Amino acid sequence: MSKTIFQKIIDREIPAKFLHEDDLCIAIHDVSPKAPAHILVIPKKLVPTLNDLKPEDAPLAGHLFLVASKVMKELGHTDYRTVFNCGAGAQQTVFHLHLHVLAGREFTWPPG
Ligand code: D5M
Repeated sequence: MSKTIFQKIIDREIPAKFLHEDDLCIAIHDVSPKAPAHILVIPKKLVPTLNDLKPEDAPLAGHLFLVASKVMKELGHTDYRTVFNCGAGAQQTVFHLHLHVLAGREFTWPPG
């Protein structure tokens, strides 16, 4: 199976703007931002979609949210939106789990 674009970023084969890295995940700026601040928190473990998370991944899943919160604090944002697109029908395009975190503009509800 060929590597996803996020695996290539994790492996430093292609560049990205890193905000955070630890043993479990990275956080980078999205290359096509949908808000003034748009970051992606990406587990190093290849989990294609939220549907593929296993019970043993619970600490990893929680960690992604803690990193999202830490990075947003560092960027000075208290109000932001978190999104997992799960599956092509929900506009997921990269099949390596990632948490979108968007900030810096007004958001509407329900989302489009
Ligand atoms: O979101 C996939 C997201 O990944 C989308 O917002 C663009 C972003 N993306 C794609 N390639 C890159 C690179 N090379 N760097 C940073 N961000 C990237 P999805 O929910 O799968 O539609």
